[in-house]
Amino acid sequence: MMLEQINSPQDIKKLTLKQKKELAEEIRKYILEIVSENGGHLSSNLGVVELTIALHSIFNVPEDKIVWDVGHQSYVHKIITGRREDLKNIRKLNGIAGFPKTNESESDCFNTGHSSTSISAALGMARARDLQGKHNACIAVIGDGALTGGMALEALNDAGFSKTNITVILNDNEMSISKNIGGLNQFLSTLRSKKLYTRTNKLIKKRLNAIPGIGSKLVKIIQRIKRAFKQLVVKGMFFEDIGFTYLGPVDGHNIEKLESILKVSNQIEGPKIIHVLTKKGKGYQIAEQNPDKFHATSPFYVKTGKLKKAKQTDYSKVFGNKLVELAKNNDKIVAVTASMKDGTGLALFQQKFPDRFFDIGIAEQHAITMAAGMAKEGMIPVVPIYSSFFQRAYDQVIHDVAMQNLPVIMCVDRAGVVGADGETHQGTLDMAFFRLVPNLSIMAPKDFKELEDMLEFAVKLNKPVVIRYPRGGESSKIKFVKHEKIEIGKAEILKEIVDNIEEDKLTTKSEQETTSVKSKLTIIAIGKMVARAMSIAQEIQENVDVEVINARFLKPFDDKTIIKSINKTKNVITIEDGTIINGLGTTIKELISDNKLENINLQCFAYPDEFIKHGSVDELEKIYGLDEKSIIDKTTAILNK
Ligand SMILES: Cc1ncc(C[n+]2csc(CCOP(=O)(O)OP(=O)(O)O)c2C)c(N)n1
Repeated sequence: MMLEQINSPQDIKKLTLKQKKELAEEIRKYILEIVSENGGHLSSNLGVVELTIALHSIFNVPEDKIVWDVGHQSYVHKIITGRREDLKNIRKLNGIAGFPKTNESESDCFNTGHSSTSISAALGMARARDLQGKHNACIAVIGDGALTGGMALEALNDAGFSKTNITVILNDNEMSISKNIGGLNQFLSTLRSKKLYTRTNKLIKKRLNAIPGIGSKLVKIIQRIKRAFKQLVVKGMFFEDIGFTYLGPVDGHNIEKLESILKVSNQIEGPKIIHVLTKKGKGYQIAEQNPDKFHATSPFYVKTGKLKKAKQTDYSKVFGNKLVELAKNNDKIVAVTASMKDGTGLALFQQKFPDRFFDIGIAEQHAITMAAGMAKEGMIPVVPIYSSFFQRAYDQVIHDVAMQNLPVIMCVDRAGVVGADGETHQGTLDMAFFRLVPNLSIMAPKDFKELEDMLEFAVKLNKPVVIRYPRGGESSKIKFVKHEKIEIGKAEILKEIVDNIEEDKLTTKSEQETTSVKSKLTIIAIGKMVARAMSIAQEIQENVDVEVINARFLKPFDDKTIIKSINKTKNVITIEDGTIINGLGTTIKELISDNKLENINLQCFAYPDEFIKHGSVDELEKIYGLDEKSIIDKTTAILNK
């Protein structure tokens, strides 16, 4: 086995071309084995095996810097840079991360996770290098999907003009998560068909034979030939026109050609872009045929490609189905996605209303402002974006939507802790940053039905609104059977103490009992944590009189209902799946202080002010004291004091 001998990039450099080809196949098999067990990003990693081997053959990390855009395709790089065995625990609690992490290895020169950052980071490193008189290479490896992001285009604009030595490897597999879209993609497709590199390369070789050695003469010749070809073959060569030397396209599964183009690029000064053509899912036929399904996957059987655990209905699906239902009767409703139609549940909407569906590329900022434009002219745009990717569009939410009070419905999918994708993907900050924004209404449903009700309510609201919901499904333990009508800024009392008689508003699993000596407690929760609150109340109700309030709205907040309850019980806990700063707990603290409520015991359960690493959601909830048992233990201790 070749793979067992690879402990560092130095080991790659010793291999013959034939051995590298064998290694590529072994790496593919190894990644397939692990991802089918652990889940993770498959197609993109299978697509960059040869490219990564070639990069490590020519460059020397950590001196040379390779920034992996998004970073989901860095498994091969991790294997080669000393983490072969660690890969078995990738994305698991205490295992290595699914994305590059500077604190995991010196070979990971920059953390990534969100798309389109690599060119900016590599350019920054290149400028720092130049200022310090160093000579290392700075390389950004970016996909054609990530190239649709505004940041990437901003960086190209700057880098092209800068004349700085930087190499952009454009890994073009014609796919984002699903089929890539947009004008740039069309432009790339004209380049793909040009076979430019092969022809230039032949000429380079011919000239090379005539000249001894590789030196400045060669560089000049390459550049002259390229210029000639540019005129000859590609009209309006965007990359060259903005200051890059364009090399390619090159077959991204041919190690020999890749190495040779990388060597050529090393001889050329200034910003270079190497156009590499790869196949997403390469080598595993099932993924080649369904690259989107295997972009990020849960564990599956290698033989059939079938998931080991059948997919349950989740919030995204419920959202997508309800939106289709609402859109049937309202032709103003349009849906916008930033390259995430499957993840956010919009695939059905696209099928049913192709004219009212807009995939705008990995461009969350543009998605929100474009939606604001549509809202301004009378449409009702619904824009589902994952919580952590919403961070990108914060100014657009403030400046373009909220300030103009436009009715854009912003659905925050994957809100709260998401698990194995780790710190770049955890959605714990959205309540905190959205709460600051005037004019926004912020809601979170306790279950699927409430999500449907909130969406229906939002469509009629005619104001900017945020609805946040988690990854996955609703609670399997608590089933809510009653759903009060949604009213703006109104909480829902799920369990109430009336004249010392607990009235359980659940019709199932209810048990009513009173004792005058019992202490009283208000539990206020929001979103998915409402089910946990209810379950906790059922656990402790023998010893404690409990009121459970489903906040429903973080903003506007139902001060009246909650003050009444707090005054009744004097003991309050809040439970939320967001950061401790500026969420539900903070809202209650402010409420207590602003209204001068006295002698109140308050305990807030939320994620701490830190970035939450990878692990399963259950494991992370336990670590941060948000699981049912930890909350009960802490609450009981407080009540017994
Ligand atoms: C800001 C942001 N939005 C969305 C995503 C989700 N996402 C992860 S990978 C990906 C597609 C990337 O496509 P491409 O860059 O072509 O890489 P490929 O997977 O095809 O190799 C998307 C949309 C993200 N990581 N960051």
